[in-house]
Amino acid sequence: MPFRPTRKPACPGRAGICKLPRRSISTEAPLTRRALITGITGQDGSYLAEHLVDMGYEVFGLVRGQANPRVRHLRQRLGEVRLIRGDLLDQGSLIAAVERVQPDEVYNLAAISYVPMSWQQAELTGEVTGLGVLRVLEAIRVCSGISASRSPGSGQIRFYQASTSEMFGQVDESPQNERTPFHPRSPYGVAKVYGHFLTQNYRESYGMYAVSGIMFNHESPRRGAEFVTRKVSLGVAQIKLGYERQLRLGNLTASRDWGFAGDYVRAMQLMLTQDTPADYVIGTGVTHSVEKLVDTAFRAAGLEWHDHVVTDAAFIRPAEVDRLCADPSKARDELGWEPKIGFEELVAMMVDADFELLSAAGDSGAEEYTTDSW
Ligand code: GDR
Repeated sequence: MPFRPTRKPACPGRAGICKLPRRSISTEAPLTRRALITGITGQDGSYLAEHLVDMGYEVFGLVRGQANPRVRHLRQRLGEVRLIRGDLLDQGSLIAAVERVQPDEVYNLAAISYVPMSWQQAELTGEVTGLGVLRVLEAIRVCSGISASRSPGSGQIRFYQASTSEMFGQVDESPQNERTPFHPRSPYGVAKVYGHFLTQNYRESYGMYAVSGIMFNHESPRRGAEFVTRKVSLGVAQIKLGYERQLRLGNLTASRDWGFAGDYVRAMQLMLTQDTPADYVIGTGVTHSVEKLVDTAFRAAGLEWHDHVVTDAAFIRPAEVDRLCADPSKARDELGWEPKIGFEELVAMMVDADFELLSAAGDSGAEEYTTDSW
């Protein structure tokens, strides 16, 4: 009898981590699809987990063993997700996780993803964001018994890698598509290029179903406070409520193609349902400057940004990505994917959410979201 976890696993366990029973590897296909997500406590992980649960998947999330406050938030949101310990820095833990979960699909969303931090901790970024991809792919390869002389079978584990528009970096052509050359501008972008090419290489070397989504910036009320969209929506809410008078930002001229994270996780799942594995650019095809973002957010709250925004050199990066804009036509044509939420709606959603959040949390609650220079 193959092991089948029950669908009601709200298991309290130590530090909120579920203990999964061991099961033997079975060739029998489980009734429901089973997904393992690394980075499940992040913005994308939480939206993807919700989406997959809604689609009837059994969802497992990899979390590091330390007490992580974000695990509690995830638990509150999604009691159905089962958590398993593991770390992208630890090959053995990844092999054990894949062996125990026996997933049909693995989504590698875990990374050090804050670009400025990658200059401060370049080696760690390379280890987690770059070599972490190698370790996840190796865990899948080893657990599936794949080697140079042994190809994967038809029921093989499908792998999704979270690639990024930061790989394009300094671009010579716009918009960017799947054939646009890479010129990364940060240790983070360089590490992501490594993970991207490695995913392609495992596909070509071993015939593995391994794909990358080249995702442009995607945001939501769950975005970390250090990223510019959320920093702005929180700043606007703080100013509107009278907790702050100023918002300190870096480069206002950079442009990004910003979409809604909830739309982007749909593309991740769709990419693993195709007959032939392939990489896809995911974005809206519309770009705006940081200044436009700021203007839109302040206007949404009835404020004038010039009265409050101060440029601070502490937030200027050693090397900037000036302008990114996606050409998502391949995803539209082959996956039938399109974003549902546009820029103005996204910004208004984030400002409203933070206004509500900080209204409830009060002055002291607002301090929790204050970001220092990097
Ligand atoms: P990015 O996102 O670097 O594009 O990477 P971020 O929101 O950090 O920056 C976007 C642009 O805004 C400018 N900027 C500021 N950025 C931050 N964080 N804080 C500021 O005060 C500020 N002022 C101006 C930046 O210079 C930049 O040009 C995000 C991450 O999620 C990556 O992990 C992901 O791969 C890409 O998006 C797609």
